[in-house]
Amino acid sequence: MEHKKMKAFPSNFLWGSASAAYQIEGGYKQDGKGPSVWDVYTKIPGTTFKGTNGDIAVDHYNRYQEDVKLMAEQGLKAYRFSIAWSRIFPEGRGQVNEAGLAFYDKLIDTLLKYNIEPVITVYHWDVPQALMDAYGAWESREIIDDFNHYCKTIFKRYGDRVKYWVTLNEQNIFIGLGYRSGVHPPGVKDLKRMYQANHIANLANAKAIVSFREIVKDGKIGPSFAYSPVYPYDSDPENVLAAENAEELNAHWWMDVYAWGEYPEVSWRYLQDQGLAPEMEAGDLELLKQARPDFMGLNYYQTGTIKHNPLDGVGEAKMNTTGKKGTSKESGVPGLFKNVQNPYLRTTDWDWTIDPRGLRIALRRIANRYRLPVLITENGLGAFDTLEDGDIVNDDYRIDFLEAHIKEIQGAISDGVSVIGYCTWSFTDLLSWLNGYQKRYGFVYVNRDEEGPKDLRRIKKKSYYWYQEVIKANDLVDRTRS
Ligand code: BGP
Repeated sequence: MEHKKMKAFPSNFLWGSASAAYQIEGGYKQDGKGPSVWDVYTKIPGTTFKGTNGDIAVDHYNRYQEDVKLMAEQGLKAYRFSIAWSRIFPEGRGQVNEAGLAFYDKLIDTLLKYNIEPVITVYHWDVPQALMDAYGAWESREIIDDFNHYCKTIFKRYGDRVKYWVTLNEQNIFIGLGYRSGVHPPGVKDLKRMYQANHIANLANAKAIVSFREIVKDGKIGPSFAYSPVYPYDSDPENVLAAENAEELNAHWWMDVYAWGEYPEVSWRYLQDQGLAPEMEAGDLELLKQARPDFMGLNYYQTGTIKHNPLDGVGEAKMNTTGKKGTSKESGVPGLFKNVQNPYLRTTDWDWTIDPRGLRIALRRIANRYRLPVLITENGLGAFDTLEDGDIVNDDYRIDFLEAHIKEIQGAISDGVSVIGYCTWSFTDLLSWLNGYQKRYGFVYVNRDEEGPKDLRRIKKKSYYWYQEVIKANDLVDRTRS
């Protein structure tokens, strides 16, 4: 759609930024925290880029006051962060750790002091290792009650002050990378186990939402989904059908369940035929149907382009975790689809397509299909940044990227989509799970690298000041004048 005049951003639009506990906090053993699966997994040789881990990360646990001050100075309206489950319950269940609860009290209160809306992610991938050891974490239905108990504990503790909550961050990613490609914990490659663990995660998500309704009556809650909309490579119906396969199996498989409590029909039959459909128990569907979220959280980074993939075609391929452009390979699901390069799109150094218009398409597809408002819970550019003399980082490429995406958000709003806010990934630089510290996303540069934490100095990048202007204007700013 083209509009003669774009609609303005709503006056209460949440201009925000995001992070996740394991990627920023450090303090991995501090104040009684128990180990999470990531604490253990990153110590296994060969799992992460140059063996990096979050033991220290960017030491936000000890520097949160400085970080929040930087957010306040930028004018941030919202800050999305996650709670580390094993700070609250070091063993995943049982004894609660008051020191862990107190840390997030302090963080929340500091944010509120500066009028920054806290947005809490309940789970950003760091399941307590104790639960992995006890029953295989997401592979056992036991986790549903343990997760619910953890959620109820934090809803009760923080629900008076925190009104925006995200349940599971990118269930499609932590389950897919954990059990399909086996590059995230628990490092398994087994599709049957993958679909079963995913179903259990759906139930846990639903039960937590049901509990939330009882405890935080005036709050809003939703999952955040990593949605990469796909396009057919061309108008060849073979490729169009393949793109439909991808959309159904990679996106509807999750979002239909969140929004409607139902799995999509064709994908369900396909997985049943393959012997991969999850096992349902009495009451499962009823629970899923009770848990319609208030919004769909959208983590948007890129789109995919799809071609037909024969039964003997390509499967999983290695990801680019080094930043050497062009090192990722074609991947797909034999008999369904494969991902190919899009001739119209540039890519990042990690081979992710750069596609601002894809964000508008994502927003529209979600709004149309699910009739839910959208909170953009992540969007950003992972890039190599250079720290210049005098503590300067000229990240114009990041400004270009974010500006182009914000334009498309405004386009979607003008098209009629309800968008609650925009959380960039990320506020400070942080640990990129498999890609070390060199893949930077922040408005604030953190002086550390793969070799060590250096002095962990915080340095405002050019993009920090640019976003400050955008927030102040509640609109994009004319960069030719700055
Ligand atoms: C999302 C995660 C984030 C973050 C981001 C960037 O999938 O929710 O935690 O890491 O992607 O990804 P990466 O760090 O792999 O570049």
